Amino acid sequence: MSAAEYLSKGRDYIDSAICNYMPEETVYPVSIHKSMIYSILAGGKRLRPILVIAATEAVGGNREDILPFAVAVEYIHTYTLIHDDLPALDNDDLRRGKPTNHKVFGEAIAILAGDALLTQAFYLMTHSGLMNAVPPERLLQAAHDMTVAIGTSGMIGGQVVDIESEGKLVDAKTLEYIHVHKTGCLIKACIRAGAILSQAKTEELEALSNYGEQIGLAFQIVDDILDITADESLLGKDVGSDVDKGKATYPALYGLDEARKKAEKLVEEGIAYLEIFKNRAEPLREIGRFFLQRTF
Ligand code: GRG
Repeated sequence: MSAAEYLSKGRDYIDSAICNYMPEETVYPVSIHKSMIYSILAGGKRLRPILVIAATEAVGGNREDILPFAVAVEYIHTYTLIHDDLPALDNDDLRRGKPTNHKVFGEAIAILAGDALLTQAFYLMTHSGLMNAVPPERLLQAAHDMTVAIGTSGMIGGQVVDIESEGKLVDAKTLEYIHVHKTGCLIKACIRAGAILSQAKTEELEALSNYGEQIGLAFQIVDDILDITADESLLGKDVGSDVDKGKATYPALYGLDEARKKAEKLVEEGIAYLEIFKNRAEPLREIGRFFLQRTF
């Protein structure tokens, strides 16, 4: 199966699961459910849940068993996008090709919709379906790991340094900290979650963690590049906003060519860690290559 096919089938699979787990938008109080559904169903590549599934399958697990966890990571990701777009943070107007959540529902509901998606993610990470399929110590380990990855020593930490670095010249170490933490930690945690939930052996978990670390950083470097080079209608969000905000980015520090080379090297090194999985890791290899080739 080609990368495009794997990703498109994966997206359809996750999209239908999202609908199953989300409260109807007619449920009281209607405004919050409408706002959550608006952003979660606005599109999106569903890369993070697909990574959970691909890691599960690389270690011989079954995607049905871990589905609520895979959906949970998309809820977490969507919460970060809603909050990241707020006037107090990036103040963006466009996301996934649509007006941002606060533009449609107002800031108060947008903040609450992000909070609710994060809360709902924890509901899903402790879903009864998972409890029946996964040993409790594994479920606890995956949920704990995810919590660390999205907290102040992970994603939130990266976001804080990102904001505090706006308009400043940052050194390479700070830039790497921002990208690894604000974006890489969640990506790596998705891959680790799939492996942990599906009883990965120690050496398998270590290999997948290394792969996740490399491709997580590469993903954000490519995101920086796309902010300069992409077609806005394809990207689905404002292009050029990093430059406008004086954000710390790889192209700003190294130039476009060098930034691309760094991303390519990271993906190549990441894929090399997958050797032990033989053919079962082919989707993970393809996803790594897609991270470099993507135009949106
Ligand atoms: C708690 C106030 C508050 C804010 C949280 C933590 C945070 C804000 C934001 C996280 C940082 C962030 C949004 C990083 C960007 C990551 C990124 C490149 C997102 C785009 O991911 P894609 O391309 O998007 O996978 P789709 O739309 O395809 O899902």
